[in-house]
Amino acid sequence: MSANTKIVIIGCGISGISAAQRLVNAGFHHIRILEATERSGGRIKTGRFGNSIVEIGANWIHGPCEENPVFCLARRYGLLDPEALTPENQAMDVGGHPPWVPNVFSSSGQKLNAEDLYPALKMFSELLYESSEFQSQGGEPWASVGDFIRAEVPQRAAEKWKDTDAKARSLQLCVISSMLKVECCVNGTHSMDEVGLGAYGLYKTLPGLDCTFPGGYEGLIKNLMSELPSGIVTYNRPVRCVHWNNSEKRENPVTVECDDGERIDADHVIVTVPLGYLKKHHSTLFHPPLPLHKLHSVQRLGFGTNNKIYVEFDSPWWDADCEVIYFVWEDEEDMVDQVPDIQRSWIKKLFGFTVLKPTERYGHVLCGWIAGHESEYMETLSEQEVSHAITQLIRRFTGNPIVTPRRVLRSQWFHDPWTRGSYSYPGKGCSVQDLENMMEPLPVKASQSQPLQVLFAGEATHPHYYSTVHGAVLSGWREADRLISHYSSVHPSEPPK
Ligand code: 6YU
Repeated sequence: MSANTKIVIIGCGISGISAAQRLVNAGFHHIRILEATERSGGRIKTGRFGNSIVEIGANWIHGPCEENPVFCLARRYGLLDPEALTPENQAMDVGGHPPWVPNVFSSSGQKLNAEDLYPALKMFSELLYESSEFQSQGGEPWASVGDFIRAEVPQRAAEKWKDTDAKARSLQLCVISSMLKVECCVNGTHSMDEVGLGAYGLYKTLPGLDCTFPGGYEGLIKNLMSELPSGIVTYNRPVRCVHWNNSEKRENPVTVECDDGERIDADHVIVTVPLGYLKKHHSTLFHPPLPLHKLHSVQRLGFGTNNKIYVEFDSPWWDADCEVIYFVWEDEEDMVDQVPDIQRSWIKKLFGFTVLKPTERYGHVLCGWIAGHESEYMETLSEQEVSHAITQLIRRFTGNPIVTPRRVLRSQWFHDPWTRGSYSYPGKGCSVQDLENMMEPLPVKASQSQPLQVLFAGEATHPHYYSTVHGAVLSGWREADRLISHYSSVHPSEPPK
Protein backbone atom coordinates (compact mmCIF):
# COMPACT_ATOMS: atom_id res chain seq x y z
CA MET A 1 0.00 0.00 0.00
CA SER A 2 1.17 3.48 -0.71
CA ALA A 3 1.24 5.64 2.43
CA ASN A 4 -0.81 8.15 0.49
CA THR A 5 -3.57 5.83 -0.75
CA LYS A 6 -6.71 7.95 -0.58
CA ILE A 7 -10.02 6.22 0.08
CA VAL A 8 -13.41 7.90 0.20
CA ILE A 9 -16.39 6.06 1.69
CA ILE A 10 -19.81 7.39 0.71
CA GLY A 11 -22.33 6.91 3.52
CA CYS A 12 -21.84 6.51 7.28
CA GLY A 13 -24.29 3.66 7.86
CA ILE A 14 -23.00 0.46 9.41
CA SER A 15 -21.52 -0.83 6.12
CA GLY A 16 -19.46 2.35 5.64
CA ILE A 17 -18.37 2.31 9.29
CA SER A 18 -17.39 -1.38 9.05
CA ALA A 19 -15.35 -0.78 5.90
CA ALA A 20 -13.56 2.15 7.56
CA GLN A 21 -12.85 0.16 10.73
CA ARG A 22 -11.23 -2.67 8.75
CA LEU A 23 -9.15 -0.31 6.60
CA VAL A 24 -7.96 1.74 9.57
CA ASN A 25 -6.93 -1.47 11.36
CA ALA A 26 -4.99 -2.52 8.25
CA GLY A 27 -3.01 0.71 8.36
CA PHE A 28 -4.70 2.91 5.76
CA HIS A 29 -4.45 6.51 6.96
CA HIS A 30 -6.17 8.61 4.30
CA ILE A 31 -9.79 7.65 4.70
CA ARG A 32 -12.72 10.02 4.57
CA ILE A 33 -16.36 9.15 5.10
CA LEU A 34 -18.82 11.55 3.45
CA GLU A 35 -22.27 11.42 4.98
CA ALA A 36 -25.31 13.26 3.62
CA THR A 37 -27.04 13.71 6.98
CA GLU A 38 -25.97 15.10 10.35
CA ARG A 39 -25.62 11.66 11.97
CA SER A 40 -23.98 8.23 11.71
CA GLY A 41 -25.97 5.01 11.57
CA GLY A 42 -28.25 5.41 8.53
CA ARG A 43 -31.03 2.85 8.90
CA ILE A 44 -29.90 2.07 12.45
CA LYS A 45 -31.73 4.80 14.32
CA THR A 46 -32.90 4.80 17.93
CA GLY A 47 -35.49 7.28 19.20
CA ARG A 48 -37.44 8.17 22.33
CA PHE A 49 -41.12 7.42 22.81
CA GLY A 50 -42.44 8.72 26.10
CA ASN A 51 -40.19 7.07 28.67
CA SER A 52 -39.12 4.28 26.32
CA ILE A 53 -36.25 3.82 23.90
CA VAL A 54 -37.56 2.56 20.55
CA GLU A 55 -36.01 1.61 17.23
CA ILE A 56 -37.07 3.71 14.25
CA GLY A 57 -35.04 1.50 11.90
CA ALA A 58 -33.43 -1.92 12.44
CA ASN A 59 -35.04 -3.76 15.34
CA TRP A 60 -33.48 -7.15 15.97
CA ILE A 61 -30.24 -9.01 15.61
CA HIS A 62 -31.52 -11.67 13.22
CA GLY A 63 -29.92 -14.97 14.23
CA PRO A 64 -27.70 -14.00 17.18
CA CYS A 65 -25.00 -16.69 17.07
CA GLU A 66 -21.20 -16.93 16.74
CA GLU A 67 -21.42 -16.57 12.94
CA ASN A 68 -23.28 -13.26 13.23
CA PRO A 69 -20.81 -10.34 13.38
CA VAL A 70 -23.43 -8.01 14.85
CA PHE A 71 -24.01 -10.40 17.74
CA CYS A 72 -20.25 -10.74 18.33
CA LEU A 73 -19.74 -6.96 18.28
CA ALA A 74 -22.74 -6.32 20.54
CA ARG A 75 -21.48 -8.93 22.98
CA ARG A 76 -17.98 -7.41 22.93
CA TYR A 77 -19.40 -3.98 23.77
CA GLY A 78 -21.69 -5.40 26.49
CA LEU A 79 -24.89 -4.23 24.76
CA LEU A 80 -27.09 -7.32 25.19
CA ASP A 81 -29.35 -8.77 27.88
CA PRO A 82 -27.90 -11.90 29.59
CA GLU A 83 -30.66 -14.04 28.07
CA ALA A 84 -29.47 -13.31 24.52
CA LEU A 85 -25.98 -14.50 25.46
CA THR A 86 -27.00 -17.95 26.62
CA PRO A 87 -25.93 -20.95 24.51
CA GLU A 88 -29.60 -22.05 24.43
CA ASN A 89 -30.63 -18.79 22.78
CA GLN A 90 -27.81 -19.01 20.23
CA ALA A 91 -28.64 -22.61 19.36
CA MET A 92 -32.36 -22.09 18.73
CA ASP A 93 -32.99 -22.46 15.00
CA VAL A 94 -36.34 -20.99 13.96
CA GLY A 95 -35.71 -20.41 10.25
CA GLY A 96 -36.20 -16.64 10.47
CA HIS A 97 -39.71 -16.86 11.95
CA PRO A 98 -39.60 -16.68 15.76
CA PRO A 99 -42.37 -18.72 17.44
CA TRP A 100 -44.10 -15.77 19.10
CA VAL A 101 -47.22 -16.21 21.23
CA PRO A 102 -50.07 -14.65 19.21
CA ASN A 103 -53.36 -12.94 20.03
CA VAL A 104 -55.69 -12.83 17.02
CA PHE A 105 -58.62 -10.45 16.53
CA SER A 106 -61.15 -10.37 13.69
CA SER A 107 -62.77 -7.41 11.94
CA SER A 108 -66.10 -8.23 13.62
CA GLY A 109 -64.52 -7.56 17.00
CA GLN A 110 -63.92 -11.17 18.11
CA LYS A 111 -60.81 -12.46 19.83
CA LEU A 112 -60.13 -15.69 17.95
CA ASN A 113 -58.68 -18.84 19.37
CA ALA A 114 -55.20 -18.95 17.80
CA GLU A 115 -55.27 -22.77 17.78
CA ASP A 116 -58.30 -22.73 15.47
CA LEU A 117 -56.21 -20.88 12.88
CA TYR A 118 -53.39 -23.39 12.98
CA PRO A 119 -54.36 -25.09 9.65
CA ALA A 120 -53.90 -21.80 7.73
CA LEU A 121 -50.69 -20.92 9.58
CA LYS A 122 -49.29 -24.38 8.91
CA MET A 123 -50.21 -24.28 5.22
CA PHE A 124 -48.69 -20.82 4.88
CA SER A 125 -45.40 -21.76 6.49
CA GLU A 126 -45.19 -24.89 4.31
CA LEU A 127 -45.68 -22.72 1.23
CA LEU A 128 -42.94 -20.33 2.34
CA TYR A 129 -40.61 -23.24 2.93
CA GLU A 130 -41.39 -24.66 -0.52
CA SER A 131 -40.87 -21.20 -2.04
CA SER A 132 -37.35 -21.13 -0.65
CA GLU A 133 -36.59 -24.54 -2.19
CA PHE A 134 -37.01 -23.44 -5.82
CA GLN A 135 -33.71 -21.60 -5.71
CA SER A 136 -31.72 -24.82 -5.52
CA GLN A 137 -34.05 -26.69 -7.88
CA GLY A 138 -33.12 -24.49 -10.84
CA GLY A 139 -36.68 -23.77 -11.99
CA GLU A 140 -39.63 -21.73 -10.84
CA PRO A 141 -43.21 -22.64 -11.77
CA TRP A 142 -44.42 -19.09 -11.08
CA ALA A 143 -42.71 -15.72 -11.33
CA SER A 144 -43.37 -14.59 -7.78
CA VAL A 145 -43.91 -15.99 -4.30
CA GLY A 146 -47.37 -14.36 -4.30
CA ASP A 147 -48.36 -16.08 -7.58
CA PHE A 148 -47.21 -19.44 -6.21
CA ILE A 149 -49.13 -19.07 -2.96
CA ARG A 150 -52.28 -17.87 -4.72
CA ALA A 151 -52.13 -20.81 -7.13
CA GLU A 152 -51.47 -23.45 -4.48
CA VAL A 153 -53.78 -22.43 -1.64
CA PRO A 154 -57.13 -23.12 -3.40
CA GLN A 155 -55.98 -26.59 -4.46
CA ARG A 156 -54.61 -27.50 -1.04
CA ALA A 157 -57.62 -25.98 0.73
CA ALA A 158 -60.02 -28.01 -1.46
CA GLU A 159 -58.17 -31.15 -0.51
CA LYS A 160 -57.27 -30.56 3.15
CA TRP A 161 -60.27 -28.57 4.30
CA LYS A 162 -62.96 -30.42 2.33
CA ASP A 163 -64.78 -31.39 5.54
CA THR A 164 -64.54 -27.91 7.06
CA ASP A 165 -67.69 -25.78 6.94
CA ALA A 166 -67.76 -22.79 4.57
CA LYS A 167 -67.48 -20.13 7.29
CA ALA A 168 -64.49 -21.72 9.00
CA ARG A 169 -62.84 -22.30 5.61
CA SER A 170 -63.35 -18.68 4.64
CA LEU A 171 -61.71 -17.59 7.90
CA GLN A 172 -58.67 -19.77 7.18
CA LEU A 173 -58.30 -18.04 3.80
CA CYS A 174 -58.57 -14.64 5.47
CA VAL A 175 -55.75 -15.69 7.78
CA ILE A 176 -53.63 -16.41 4.69
CA SER A 177 -54.21 -12.78 3.60
CA SER A 178 -52.98 -11.56 6.98
CA MET A 179 -49.89 -13.76 6.70
CA LEU A 180 -49.18 -12.36 3.23
CA LYS A 181 -49.18 -8.88 4.79
CA VAL A 182 -46.77 -10.08 7.48
CA GLU A 183 -44.46 -11.38 4.74
CA CYS A 184 -44.66 -8.02 2.92
CA CYS A 185 -43.18 -6.49 6.09
CA VAL A 186 -40.54 -9.21 6.49
CA ASN A 187 -39.47 -8.80 2.86
CA GLY A 188 -39.91 -5.02 2.74
CA THR A 189 -42.10 -5.23 -0.36
CA HIS A 190 -45.42 -3.82 -1.56
CA SER A 191 -46.78 -7.25 -2.41
CA MET A 192 -45.50 -10.81 -2.39
CA ASP A 193 -46.38 -10.70 -6.12
CA GLU A 194 -43.21 -8.64 -6.51
CA VAL A 195 -40.85 -11.06 -4.73
CA GLY A 196 -39.14 -13.41 -7.20
CA LEU A 197 -39.91 -17.07 -6.53
CA GLY A 198 -36.64 -18.40 -7.97
CA ALA A 199 -34.49 -16.11 -5.84
CA TYR A 200 -36.54 -16.24 -2.62
CA GLY A 201 -34.34 -19.02 -1.22
CA LEU A 202 -31.16 -16.97 -1.64
CA TYR A 203 -31.80 -15.42 1.77
CA LYS A 204 -30.13 -17.46 4.49
CA THR A 205 -31.10 -17.46 8.14
CA LEU A 206 -28.72 -17.96 11.05
CA PRO A 207 -29.50 -19.87 14.24
CA GLY A 208 -30.34 -17.93 17.38
CA LEU A 209 -33.57 -16.41 18.66
CA ASP A 210 -33.76 -12.78 17.45
CA CYS A 211 -32.82 -10.33 20.19
CA THR A 212 -32.88 -6.57 20.66
CA PHE A 213 -30.56 -3.95 22.17
CA PRO A 214 -31.96 -2.90 25.57
CA GLY A 215 -30.19 0.48 25.31
CA GLY A 216 -30.92 0.91 21.60
CA TYR A 217 -29.28 -0.33 18.35
CA GLU A 218 -27.45 2.98 18.04
CA GLY A 219 -25.24 1.89 20.97
CA LEU A 220 -23.50 -0.35 18.44
CA ILE A 221 -22.85 2.63 16.14
CA LYS A 222 -21.54 4.78 19.02
CA ASN A 223 -19.08 2.05 20.08
CA LEU A 224 -17.85 1.46 16.54
CA MET A 225 -17.46 5.20 15.90
CA SER A 226 -15.46 5.65 19.09
CA GLU A 227 -12.80 3.32 17.64
CA LEU A 228 -12.39 5.35 14.43
CA PRO A 229 -10.03 8.35 14.21
CA SER A 230 -11.87 11.54 15.13
CA GLY A 231 -12.72 13.74 12.18
CA ILE A 232 -12.90 10.80 9.74
CA VAL A 233 -16.54 11.64 8.91
CA THR A 234 -17.72 14.81 7.23
CA TYR A 235 -21.45 15.21 8.00
CA ASN A 236 -24.03 17.10 5.95
CA ARG A 237 -21.91 16.39 2.87
CA PRO A 238 -24.06 14.67 0.22
CA VAL A 239 -22.16 13.32 -2.75
CA ARG A 240 -23.57 14.37 -6.10
CA CYS A 241 -21.36 12.46 -8.55
CA VAL A 242 -18.54 9.94 -8.65
CA HIS A 243 -16.30 10.65 -11.67
CA TRP A 244 -14.42 7.43 -12.39
CA ASN A 245 -12.32 6.01 -15.22
CA ASN A 246 -10.53 9.28 -15.52
CA SER A 247 -7.98 8.07 -18.06
CA GLU A 248 -5.79 11.18 -17.85
CA LYS A 249 -5.14 10.68 -14.15
CA ARG A 250 -2.97 7.77 -13.03
CA GLU A 251 -2.75 9.21 -9.51
CA ASN A 252 -6.11 9.48 -7.75
CA PRO A 253 -8.21 8.29 -10.74
CA VAL A 254 -11.57 8.99 -9.06
CA THR A 255 -13.03 12.39 -8.23
CA VAL A 256 -15.94 12.67 -5.82
CA GLU A 257 -18.08 15.73 -6.39
CA CYS A 258 -20.16 16.91 -3.44
CA ASP A 259 -23.44 18.84 -3.50
CA ASP A 260 -21.67 21.94 -2.21
CA GLY A 261 -19.24 21.81 -5.16
CA GLU A 262 -16.24 20.41 -3.25
CA ARG A 263 -14.26 17.94 -5.38
CA ILE A 264 -12.22 15.26 -3.64
CA ASP A 265 -9.64 13.19 -5.50
CA ALA A 266 -9.26 9.57 -4.43
CA ASP A 267 -7.63 6.30 -5.44
CA HIS A 268 -10.68 4.30 -4.39
CA VAL A 269 -14.26 5.07 -3.50
CA ILE A 270 -16.55 2.70 -1.57
CA VAL A 271 -20.19 3.47 -2.34
CA THR A 272 -22.61 2.38 0.43
CA VAL A 273 -25.72 4.39 -0.46
CA PRO A 274 -29.00 2.43 -0.06
CA LEU A 275 -30.44 0.66 -3.11
CA GLY A 276 -33.48 2.98 -2.96
CA TYR A 277 -31.17 5.97 -3.43
CA LEU A 278 -29.22 4.17 -6.16
CA LYS A 279 -32.38 3.31 -8.09
CA LYS A 280 -33.42 6.96 -8.14
CA HIS A 281 -30.07 8.66 -8.69
CA HIS A 282 -27.81 6.18 -10.55
CA SER A 283 -27.85 8.23 -13.75
CA THR A 284 -26.40 11.31 -12.07
CA LEU A 285 -24.37 9.58 -9.34
CA PHE A 286 -21.86 8.02 -11.75
CA HIS A 287 -19.90 9.50 -14.61
CA PRO A 288 -19.47 7.55 -16.82
CA PRO A 289 -22.76 5.77 -16.02
CA LEU A 290 -22.93 2.29 -14.49
CA PRO A 291 -22.34 -0.53 -17.00
CA LEU A 292 -25.65 -1.89 -18.30
CA HIS A 293 -25.45 -5.31 -16.62
CA LYS A 294 -24.96 -3.64 -13.26
CA LEU A 295 -27.76 -1.18 -13.90
CA HIS A 296 -30.15 -3.99 -14.84
CA SER A 297 -29.38 -5.70 -11.52
CA VAL A 298 -30.06 -2.44 -9.65
CA GLN A 299 -33.43 -2.41 -11.39
CA ARG A 300 -34.24 -6.11 -10.89
CA LEU A 301 -33.54 -6.09 -7.17
CA GLY A 302 -36.46 -4.75 -5.20
CA PHE A 303 -36.41 -2.05 -2.54
CA GLY A 304 -39.67 -1.43 -0.74
CA THR A 305 -41.04 0.22 2.35
CA ASN A 306 -41.71 -1.24 5.78
CA ASN A 307 -42.68 1.25 8.49
CA LYS A 308 -43.40 1.05 12.17
CA ILE A 309 -46.17 2.74 14.13
CA TYR A 310 -45.50 2.77 17.88
CA VAL A 311 -48.58 3.03 20.06
CA GLU A 312 -48.66 3.38 23.86
CA PHE A 313 -51.62 2.52 26.12
CA ASP A 314 -52.41 3.11 29.78
CA SER A 315 -53.26 -0.55 30.17
CA PRO A 316 -52.96 -3.61 27.92
CA TRP A 317 -55.87 -5.05 25.94
CA TRP A 318 -53.79 -8.10 25.02
CA ASP A 319 -52.84 -11.15 27.11
CA ALA A 320 -49.86 -10.97 29.48
CA ASP A 321 -47.91 -13.61 27.51
CA CYS A 322 -48.83 -12.20 24.07
CA GLU A 323 -45.86 -11.33 21.83
CA VAL A 324 -47.61 -10.58 18.53
CA ILE A 325 -51.13 -9.39 17.64
CA TYR A 326 -52.68 -10.28 14.28
CA PHE A 327 -55.73 -8.63 12.74
CA VAL A 328 -57.81 -10.77 10.37
CA TRP A 329 -60.18 -9.03 7.97
CA GLU A 330 -63.17 -11.28 7.36
CA ASP A 331 -63.72 -9.90 3.84
CA GLU A 332 -60.28 -10.96 2.58
CA GLU A 333 -60.70 -14.59 1.62
CA ASP A 334 -59.26 -14.00 -1.84
CA MET A 335 -55.71 -13.83 -0.43
CA VAL A 336 -55.04 -10.14 -0.87
CA ASP A 337 -51.94 -8.33 0.29
CA GLN A 338 -52.73 -5.06 -1.51
CA VAL A 339 -55.44 -2.59 -0.61
CA PRO A 340 -57.52 -1.46 -3.63
CA ASP A 341 -58.36 2.06 -2.41
CA ILE A 342 -55.23 3.17 -0.57
CA GLN A 343 -56.44 6.63 0.48
CA ARG A 344 -59.58 5.26 2.14
CA SER A 345 -58.36 1.90 3.38
CA TRP A 346 -54.56 2.06 3.78
CA ILE A 347 -54.87 0.91 7.39
CA LYS A 348 -56.03 -2.54 6.19
CA LYS A 349 -52.44 -3.23 5.19
CA LEU A 350 -51.22 -3.06 8.81
CA PHE A 351 -51.02 -6.72 9.80
CA GLY A 352 -51.00 -6.06 13.53
CA PHE A 353 -48.45 -5.36 16.24
CA THR A 354 -45.46 -6.81 18.03
CA VAL A 355 -45.46 -6.28 21.80
CA LEU A 356 -42.43 -4.55 23.31
CA LYS A 357 -41.05 -6.71 26.10
CA PRO A 358 -40.34 -6.71 28.98
CA THR A 359 -43.26 -4.60 30.20
CA GLU A 360 -41.19 -3.26 33.14
CA ARG A 361 -38.88 -1.63 30.60
CA TYR A 362 -41.36 -0.38 28.00
CA GLY A 363 -44.74 -0.11 29.71
CA HIS A 364 -47.68 -0.97 27.45
CA VAL A 365 -46.15 -0.23 24.05
CA LEU A 366 -46.97 -1.93 20.75
CA CYS A 367 -45.17 -1.67 17.44
CA GLY A 368 -47.46 -1.75 14.39
CA TRP A 369 -46.03 -2.89 11.05
CA ILE A 370 -47.14 -1.72 7.63
CA ALA A 371 -45.43 -2.30 4.28
CA GLY A 372 -45.85 -1.20 0.68
CA HIS A 373 -47.50 1.73 -1.05
CA GLU A 374 -50.07 1.87 1.76
CA SER A 375 -47.16 2.50 4.12
CA GLU A 376 -45.77 5.18 1.81
CA TYR A 377 -49.18 6.87 1.79
CA MET A 378 -49.34 6.67 5.61
CA GLU A 379 -46.13 8.72 5.70
CA THR A 380 -47.91 11.65 4.01
CA LEU A 381 -50.57 11.87 6.77
CA SER A 382 -50.23 13.88 9.96
CA GLU A 383 -49.44 12.02 13.17
CA GLN A 384 -52.96 12.90 14.34
CA GLU A 385 -54.52 11.28 11.27
CA VAL A 386 -52.41 8.16 11.80
CA SER A 387 -53.39 8.08 15.46
CA HIS A 388 -57.08 8.41 14.55
CA ALA A 389 -56.91 5.55 12.02
CA ILE A 390 -55.09 3.30 14.51
CA THR A 391 -57.60 4.08 17.27
CA GLN A 392 -60.58 3.24 15.02
CA LEU A 393 -58.88 0.02 13.91
CA ILE A 394 -58.18 -1.18 17.44
CA ARG A 395 -61.68 -0.29 18.64
CA ARG A 396 -63.19 -2.25 15.77
CA PHE A 397 -61.05 -5.36 16.23
CA THR A 398 -61.23 -5.49 20.03
CA GLY A 399 -64.89 -4.48 20.21
CA ASN A 400 -63.82 -1.98 22.87
CA PRO A 401 -65.28 1.43 21.91
CA ILE A 402 -63.22 3.51 24.32
CA VAL A 403 -59.70 2.13 24.05
CA THR A 404 -57.46 5.13 23.25
CA PRO A 405 -53.71 5.31 22.68
CA ARG A 406 -51.72 7.64 24.91
CA ARG A 407 -49.30 8.51 22.12
CA VAL A 408 -48.27 7.42 18.61
CA LEU A 409 -44.98 7.62 16.70
CA ARG A 410 -44.31 6.36 13.17
CA SER A 411 -41.28 6.00 10.91
CA GLN A 412 -41.13 7.55 7.43
CA TRP A 413 -38.47 5.66 5.52
CA PHE A 414 -39.85 6.21 2.03
CA HIS A 415 -39.70 9.98 2.36
CA ASP A 416 -36.14 9.89 3.68
CA PRO A 417 -34.33 11.32 0.63
CA TRP A 418 -31.14 9.38 1.43
CA THR A 419 -32.84 5.99 1.72
CA ARG A 420 -36.11 6.02 -0.30
CA GLY A 421 -37.54 2.94 1.44
CA SER A 422 -36.51 0.34 3.99
CA TYR A 423 -34.50 -2.58 2.61
CA SER A 424 -33.93 -4.79 -0.39
CA TYR A 425 -35.48 -8.03 -1.62
CA PRO A 426 -34.98 -10.12 -4.76
CA GLY A 427 -37.54 -8.97 -7.32
CA LYS A 428 -39.12 -11.03 -10.09
CA GLY A 429 -36.56 -12.52 -12.46
CA CYS A 430 -33.75 -11.89 -10.00
CA SER A 431 -30.92 -14.39 -9.59
CA VAL A 432 -27.72 -14.76 -7.60
CA GLN A 433 -25.98 -13.14 -10.59
CA ASP A 434 -27.78 -9.88 -9.82
CA LEU A 435 -26.39 -9.80 -6.28
CA GLU A 436 -22.96 -10.60 -7.66
CA ASN A 437 -23.33 -7.75 -10.15
CA MET A 438 -24.31 -5.43 -7.28
CA MET A 439 -21.01 -6.02 -5.46
CA GLU A 440 -18.81 -6.01 -8.59
CA PRO A 441 -16.29 -3.14 -8.49
CA LEU A 442 -15.57 -0.71 -11.33
CA PRO A 443 -13.92 -0.82 -13.74
CA VAL A 444 -15.27 -4.29 -14.40
CA LYS A 445 -11.94 -5.65 -15.59
CA ALA A 446 -9.64 -4.03 -13.07
CA SER A 447 -5.95 -4.57 -13.73
CA GLN A 448 -2.60 -3.15 -12.65
CA SER A 449 -2.85 -0.47 -15.34
CA GLN A 450 -6.50 0.18 -14.53
CA PRO A 451 -6.87 -0.59 -10.81
CA LEU A 452 -9.96 -0.90 -8.66
CA GLN A 453 -11.69 2.46 -8.51
CA VAL A 454 -15.28 2.19 -7.30
CA LEU A 455 -16.33 -0.52 -4.84
CA PHE A 456 -19.85 -1.29 -3.61
CA ALA A 457 -20.97 -2.24 -0.10
CA GLY A 458 -24.28 -2.01 1.76
CA GLU A 459 -26.97 -4.50 2.71
CA ALA A 460 -28.24 -4.86 -0.88
CA THR A 461 -24.85 -6.18 -2.01
CA HIS A 462 -24.75 -9.23 0.26
CA PRO A 463 -25.68 -12.42 -1.63
CA HIS A 464 -27.43 -14.12 1.34
CA TYR A 465 -27.91 -11.65 4.17
CA TYR A 466 -29.35 -8.73 2.17
CA SER A 467 -31.86 -6.62 4.11
CA THR A 468 -30.04 -7.07 7.41
CA VAL A 469 -27.51 -5.30 9.59
CA HIS A 470 -25.18 -8.31 9.61
CA GLY A 471 -25.31 -8.38 5.80
CA ALA A 472 -24.32 -4.70 5.77
CA VAL A 473 -21.40 -5.26 8.19
CA LEU A 474 -20.09 -8.22 6.18
CA SER A 475 -20.36 -6.24 2.93
CA GLY A 476 -18.26 -3.41 4.41
CA TRP A 477 -15.60 -5.84 5.60
CA ARG A 478 -15.65 -7.60 2.21
CA GLU A 479 -14.87 -4.42 0.29
CA ALA A 480 -12.19 -3.37 2.77
CA ASP A 481 -10.62 -6.82 2.38
CA ARG A 482 -10.79 -6.46 -1.39
CA LEU A 483 -8.62 -3.35 -1.16
CA ILE A 484 -6.32 -4.84 1.46
CA SER A 485 -5.66 -7.91 -0.67
CA HIS A 486 -5.30 -5.72 -3.78
CA TYR A 487 -2.44 -3.90 -2.08
CA SER A 488 -0.86 -7.04 -0.67
CA SER A 489 -0.79 -8.57 -4.16
CA VAL A 490 0.60 -5.38 -5.76
CA HIS A 491 3.24 -4.84 -3.05
CA PRO A 492 3.43 -8.20 -1.27
CA SER A 493 6.56 -7.35 0.71
CA GLU A 494 5.20 -4.14 2.20
CA PRO A 495 3.99 -4.47 5.79
CA PRO A 496 0.42 -3.35 6.52
CA LYS A 497 1.52 -0.38 8.65
C1 6YU B 1 -31.71 -6.17 10.77
C2 6YU B 1 -33.83 -5.72 11.75
N1 6YU B 1 -35.32 -4.17 10.52
C3 6YU B 1 -36.54 -2.13 9.96
C4 6YU B 1 -36.62 -0.95 9.26
C5 6YU B 1 -35.56 -0.59 8.41
C6 6YU B 1 -34.47 -1.42 8.25
N2 6YU B 1 -33.29 -3.51 8.84
P1 6YU B 1 -27.57 2.66 5.52
O1 6YU B 1 -28.78 3.14 4.83
O2 6YU B 1 -27.68 2.42 6.97
O3 6YU B 1 -26.36 3.69 5.29
C7 6YU B 1 -26.19 4.39 4.09
C8 6YU B 1 -25.79 5.83 4.41
O4 6YU B 1 -25.57 6.51 3.16
C9 6YU B 1 -26.86 6.62 5.15
O5 6YU B 1 -26.35 7.17 6.33
C10 6YU B 1 -27.25 7.73 4.14
O6 6YU B 1 -27.61 8.94 4.77
C11 6YU B 1 -26.00 7.86 3.33
N3 6YU B 1 -26.18 8.44 1.99
C12 6YU B 1 -27.17 8.19 1.09
N4 6YU B 1 -26.97 8.91 -0.03
C13 6YU B 1 -25.83 9.62 0.16
C14 6YU B 1 -25.09 10.53 -0.64
N5 6YU B 1 -25.48 10.87 -1.86
N6 6YU B 1 -23.96 11.09 -0.14
C15 6YU B 1 -23.52 10.76 1.12
N7 6YU B 1 -24.20 9.90 1.91
C16 6YU B 1 -25.32 9.32 1.44
N8 6YU B 1 -31.97 -5.27 9.77
O7 6YU B 1 -30.70 -6.83 10.79
N9 6YU B 1 -32.68 -6.37 11.75
O8 6YU B 1 -34.68 -5.95 12.64
C17 6YU B 1 -34.13 -4.83 10.68
C18 6YU B 1 -35.46 -3.01 9.81
C19 6YU B 1 -37.81 -0.12 9.44
C20 6YU B 1 -35.59 0.69 7.70
C21 6YU B 1 -34.42 -2.67 8.96
C22 6YU B 1 -33.14 -4.55 9.74
C23 6YU B 1 -32.32 -3.31 7.79
C24 6YU B 1 -31.03 -2.63 8.29
O9 6YU B 1 -31.37 -1.45 8.98
C25 6YU B 1 -30.15 -2.30 7.11
O10 6YU B 1 -29.92 -3.47 6.35
C26 6YU B 1 -28.78 -1.74 7.49
O11 6YU B 1 -28.84 -0.83 8.56
C27 6YU B 1 -28.20 -1.06 6.25
O12 6YU B 1 -26.93 -0.52 6.48
P2 6YU B 1 -26.16 0.14 5.23
O13 6YU B 1 -24.88 0.66 5.73
O14 6YU B 1 -26.14 -0.80 4.11
O15 6YU B 1 -27.10 1.35 4.75
C28 6YU B 1 -37.32 -15.14 4.55
C29 6YU B 1 -36.83 -13.96 4.15
C30 6YU B 1 -36.85 -12.80 3.63
C31 6YU B 1 -35.76 -11.81 3.60
N10 6YU B 1 -35.81 -10.82 4.60
C32 6YU B 1 -35.76 -11.27 5.94
C33 6YU B 1 -35.00 -10.35 6.85
C34 6YU B 1 -35.87 -9.29 7.27
C35 6YU B 1 -35.14 -8.02 7.47
N11 6YU B 1 -35.92 -7.41 8.42
C36 6YU B 1 -35.80 -6.29 8.84
C37 6YU B 1 -36.68 -5.98 9.78
C38 6YU B 1 -36.53 -5.02 10.55
C39 6YU B 1 -37.70 -4.93 11.35
